[in-house]
Amino acid sequence: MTGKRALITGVTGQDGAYLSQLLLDKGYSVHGVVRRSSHAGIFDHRLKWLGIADRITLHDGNVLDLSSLARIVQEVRPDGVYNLAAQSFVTASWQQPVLTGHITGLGAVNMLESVRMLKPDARYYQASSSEMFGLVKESVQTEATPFHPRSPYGVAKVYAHWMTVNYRESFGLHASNGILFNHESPLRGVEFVTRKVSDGVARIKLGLAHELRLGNVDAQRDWGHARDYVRAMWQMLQQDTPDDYVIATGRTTTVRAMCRIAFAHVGLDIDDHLVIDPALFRPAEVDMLLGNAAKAHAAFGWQAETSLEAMIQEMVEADLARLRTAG
Ligand code: GDR
Repeated sequence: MTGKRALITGVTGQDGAYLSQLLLDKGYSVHGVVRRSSHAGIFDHRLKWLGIADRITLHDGNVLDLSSLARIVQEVRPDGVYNLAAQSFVTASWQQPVLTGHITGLGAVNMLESVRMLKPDARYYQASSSEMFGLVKESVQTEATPFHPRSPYGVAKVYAHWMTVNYRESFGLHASNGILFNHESPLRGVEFVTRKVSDGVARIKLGLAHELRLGNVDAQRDWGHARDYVRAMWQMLQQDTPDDYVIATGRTTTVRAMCRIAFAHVGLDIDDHLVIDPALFRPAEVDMLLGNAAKAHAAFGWQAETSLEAMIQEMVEADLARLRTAG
């Protein structure tokens, strides 16, 4: 044990789970904020999947409730705070724009305020997003690329991003934004396209389904592995000076090509199973994302280590194993 304490919002999500594992390996005591509801219990299946659920201290709280965060910060006295909580599904943000603004935007301010008031020497990480670039102004996006968000989610993330910069400049907080491009894993929720594909392909392979329905398969994304990306979060907080960094692989791929990798892995032909469903298109789309992580590489040697092919294959294999066990 280093004696260091980390506090994570969104601890039960994909990134929260992988980050917890990384911090535990580094000797941190890891504390997470969890929402409880009367009927749902704790959604800690990802922490269980990684075998770390019993090594994390969970605290009841909610990023919508400043008083709960303040109480937890006072109790935990964290050295590092990672704000990963969000309403993070872009499609849902059109259906619930106000709630998305509250959780994804104002939630960050509640966390920043708690740190400023009660533990101002704690280092703060804000989960910013490539979705902020939106209607891209430059073919390769860096920290200097202007934002033009295309969804209520993206707009809320821009607000949280600038509030993080503002707390750094106004109060001298060690607060950094990680502008993470899409990052995936077997722990991704099935609402996101890579996991929808890996789950769908595994179902088709096992004879549980015949088709996979997707929306805009011409969209291009820069996809990396979440396990690589949480390492960058920790590294940002180890720098003497807080700053903002793009985290990306530097390779962009269409949804269709990503999907083809998944089908090919199990020996199926994409054209026999893929159905384009206009109902799944978004009101406004982010057509292409491609990040340049040179700044993070120069500052702390970060680079993506997992190829898209290796990651998609890992996800398909994990879904095959899960479905076989379930069956
Ligand atoms: P994204 O991820 O919106 O980029 O945000 P998502 O996987 O949802 O979509 C990626 C692209 O795939 C297209 N697409 C579909 N998407 C989904 N979910 N379902 C479909 O059936 C489908 N068909 C085509 C989308 O239109 C889009 O172009 C993710 C989230 O994790 C954010 O929280 C995060 O900030 C960013 O990545 C970086």
